[in-house]
Amino acid sequence: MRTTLAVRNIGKMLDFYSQFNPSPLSTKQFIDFGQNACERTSYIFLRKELPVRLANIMKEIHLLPENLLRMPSATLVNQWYAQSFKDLLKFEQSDASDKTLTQFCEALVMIRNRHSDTVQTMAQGVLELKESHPVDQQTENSIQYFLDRLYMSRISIRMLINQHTMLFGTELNVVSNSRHVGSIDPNCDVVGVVRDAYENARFLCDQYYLASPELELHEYNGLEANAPIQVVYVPSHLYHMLFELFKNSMRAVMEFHGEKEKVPPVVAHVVAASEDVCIKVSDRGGGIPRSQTDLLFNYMYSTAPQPSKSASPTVPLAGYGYGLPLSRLYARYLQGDLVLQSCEGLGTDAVVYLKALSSEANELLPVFNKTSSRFYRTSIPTGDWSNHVRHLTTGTQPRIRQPQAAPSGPELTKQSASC
Ligand code: P4A
Repeated sequence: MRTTLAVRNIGKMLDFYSQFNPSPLSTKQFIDFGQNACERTSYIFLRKELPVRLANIMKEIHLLPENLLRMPSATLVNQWYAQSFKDLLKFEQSDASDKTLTQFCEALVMIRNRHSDTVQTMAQGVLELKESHPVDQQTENSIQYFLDRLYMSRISIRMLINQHTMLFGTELNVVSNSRHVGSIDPNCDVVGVVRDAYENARFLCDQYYLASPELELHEYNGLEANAPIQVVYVPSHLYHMLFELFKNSMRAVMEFHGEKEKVPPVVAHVVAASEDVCIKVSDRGGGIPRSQTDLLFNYMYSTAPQPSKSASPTVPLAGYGYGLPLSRLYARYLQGDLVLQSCEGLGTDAVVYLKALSSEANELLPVFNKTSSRFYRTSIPTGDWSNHVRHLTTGTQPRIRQPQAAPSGPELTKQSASC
């Protein structure tokens, strides 16, 4: 790398800002802030908080295996971060004049656009690495650890940018006359989002398989019988997770029962209780072996070249490879989770957990410190139990097929029979 004055300076500023821990906000704080705070307050908070969050993840980018960092796509992502960090530092000393506030909004929009292809570009970087170097277990662990943290950081930074620009920017706000506070719906109708995600997944399923499983929906409000189940949440995040789960379930069901007259329904339970709101999506798609459920969340494993557009028809239900790991990050971002439990031979249950209380839905943010940096240098212990089976090892273990590189119809049917 060139060591111009600018680069050395940015290094110093990175050291400075990465010493601060990011400040996680709860959805309750986002709502309070959005309803009471002024643009100036938001500006003063973000001009420090955004560089802190950027610096914390940029420090980790620099610890990535060198082989990966040298890949053109990874280098590009690294450059985007450096540019955005610099863009924000321009506001360090600025007063909060109207002109500055306008420029700040413009800078945020620019940054959001610059990073819109981060996920795809990093996936390309991982692919470039896989195709040019053998990847050992240690490297694979580091990449899994890093990508979870990079994408979580990205979700959180986009959240902050969206809140500021939607509340104070001049962008046309499509939901400005609704109850939304920025991107948060204080009364997000969970069952509504479930139906919406199901319908859109079903549309894709019908297109590809010419049939689709029905939805059987059950709703239990354990707090107030028969009242609609609502959470304070970002509806687009919830939709993203449920759309992914419905696509997976439909694909499994159609491949397992595809030849039959009638296929079993996908069953969704939406349950509200004091601590959690749970959404369980159950299918009878034949399931997957227990040893292979973790692979569905593995970035290295999920990274495969897109089947060439001309050679095979597009596979709309195949998702884009990172569907499940990203969905789990969306759930964990606000202290929830996404868990898969499969019964091989029968089907899969997927549960999305959301915090019922907005005061407990705090952002979960990666922090750069001694613990996180050690992860990139030392291997986690892997051999201290007898009969240790390293399922994530490349090549030596039986693997399920690459999820997004789905082959054409007949092969899918054959392979799913072995699930
Ligand atoms: N059985 N069960 C699932 C899958 C199979 C499954 C599956 C073959 C595997 C890969 C895939 C989609 C489905 C399910 C529900 C889930 C996840 C996996 O939420 O029935 O590629 C994306």
